[in-house]
This record gives sequence, C-alpha cells and structure tokens, in this order.
Amino acid sequence: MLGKDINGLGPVLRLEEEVADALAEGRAVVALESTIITHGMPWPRNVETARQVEADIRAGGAVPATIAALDGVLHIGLSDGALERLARAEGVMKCSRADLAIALATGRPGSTTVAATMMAAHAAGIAVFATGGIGGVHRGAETSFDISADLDELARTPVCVVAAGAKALLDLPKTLEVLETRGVPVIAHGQDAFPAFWSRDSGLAAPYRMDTAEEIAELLALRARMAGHGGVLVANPVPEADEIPPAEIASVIDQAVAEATARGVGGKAVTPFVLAMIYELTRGRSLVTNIALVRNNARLAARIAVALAAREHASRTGRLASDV
Ligand code: PSU
Ligand code: MN
Repeated sequence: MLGKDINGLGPVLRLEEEVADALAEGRAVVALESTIITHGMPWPRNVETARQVEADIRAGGAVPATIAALDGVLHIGLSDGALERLARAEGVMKCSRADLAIALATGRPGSTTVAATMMAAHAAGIAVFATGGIGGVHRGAETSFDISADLDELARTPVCVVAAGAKALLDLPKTLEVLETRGVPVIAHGQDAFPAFWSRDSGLAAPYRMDTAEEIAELLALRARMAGHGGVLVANPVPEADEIPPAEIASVIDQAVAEATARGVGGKAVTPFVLAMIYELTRGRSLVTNIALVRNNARLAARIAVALAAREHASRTGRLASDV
C-alpha cells in the first residue's frame, strides 16, 4: 500500500501491510534504521540482530517498521526475505538525507541512517524510532567540518529517536552543544549522565532526565503541538551487565580513530571503518554490547510508542481532560 504524501515522499513510499494497518488503527509503531544492518554489523549477526530487535518491539506491544530503499521504493517495514537480501547485499548505499533521493532515483539498494530513517518515518506518520547510536560531531570537526546530518535532521524532523547516546569516537561535548544550538531536547532515560554508547556514563551530564516512557510520551504529545518543532533525542544507557567501562574502551577508540586518520579514511566511511576496527580490537566484545544496547533501545521505544498511542486514543475519546 502507498503511504500518505507527506514531504513529497508519498509516491515512492511503500508501507508494509501490518505497518499500514497499525497506523490506520492508531496502534503503536516503532521505526528502525538499516545502516546498522549493512554498515554497522557483520553478516550474519546483522540479520539475526535485526530480527531479534523486531521481535523485541513486538513483545513490547508495538509493530516494527525497518526502513530501507530497494528498487526505487522507500520501504516502511521489510519482509523477512527483503531484510535478509539487504543484510547479505554488497555495495549497499549508506543513505543519509543527501543520498536518499539518489538511491531512489537510480534504484540502487540503500540503507538508511538516523537522518534518512527520520525523514521516512515522519513521511509515513511514525513518531518513534529506535537505533544504536546517533551520528554527531566528529573529533577534529573544527578542521574537518565533519558533523553528521543526523543532528540537523533531529533539529527539523519531529521524530523521537531512542539511542544509547552517541559513540565516544565522536566529540561528545561538541555534539551536545550542537544539539542545544539546534533546539533538540536531549533526555537521559533513568540516569543523570549522557550515555556514551558502549559505556553508560560519558562523564557529561545530560540536559534532562526522565524515568518513565509515559513522561516521554507526554513530552512528545506537547511538542507535537508546538509550531516548527523538530525531533527529540532519548539517550538510553546500555544495561549494566553489557557495558564496556569507559576506561577499557577509551584506548581502543583512540587507536581506531588514529588508524582511520592515518589511512586517510574520511566522510561517510569513517563510522563503519572505526566500528569494524573496534570490533577487531575488542575481539568481538563491542558487537555483543552493540546488540544489547540496540535491543534495550527497541524495548524502551516500544514502551514510548505504546504510551503515545494510549494518550492519543484517550484524547480522541475524551478521557484526558487536558487534551480536550
Ligand atoms: N550505530 C552503529 N552503526 C552504524 C551507525 C550507528 O552501531 O553504522 C550509523 C547510523 O545509521 C548513523 C550513522 O545515523 O552511522 C551516522 O553516520 P554519519 O556520521 O556518516 O552521518
Ligand atoms: Mn560525516
């Protein structure tokens, strides 16, 4: 079925039937990105994780919608066969905002980053999105100007992104500064510190803290009424049992970033290169942590989407006086 023509993406948008039904009935839906599948994890752990994350969202009472560009169509929800094809494919385009139309126009397979997934989710009418970590301001950005388009997308597109903060391979203080400048609320879930992907504590305070999905849903409902509002970043720390403490991961990250610089790896290739290198250096432990944190984010995103759907239902049926 074709989606609504929001942002002009309507003609190329295809909502999987289950996703379309859930949206039409006002049930909870959680969007999922696909760059983590094609560029973030090795085969076959990538497809296993993608399936597991979808199952986690279902267990939380929401419908998963993994997003990718295939054959010139922007899919909102992938069949299991399409998911596996994407996970196995070589040469998939990593699509951020700048690349999405190219993948769609040429028919090349494209996986979506946080930025492109937000665009697609919003066009389809999905308000909540789970991922691993967002892109941000890279170390040395003062000379390289390498700042992920994820930050601009968070500023402009009204989707709630649930992530385990940002990877410590980025410059986290600068990332938080840019998010503030661009008007993006950053909320740590269940703790005061901004999490750093593999580690629970970046050593930086998050601007805000919320402890329940209901509180976050209330914020989203309120923000949805504000003109020109953009996204919200919910920073959810990796479960304690799965974290790699900052002291252990720091030297590995430094080594991987130094190697990327020495080999002249730049632009879109930086994050995949550094992630692969960290995987080697930690002998796979970084991947175990990565999988655990994505699943943890999927569970929280499902709770937020369920709380949001319940609120919207209540406001339609007039049960919440504040919403009438
Ligand atoms: N998290 C991972 N692996 C990834 C990414 C995040 O564990 O590959 C991806 C996300 O899709 C994110 C993107 O949006 O990296 C950021 O890339 P860039 O810095 O080029 O914008
Ligand atoms: Mn970049």
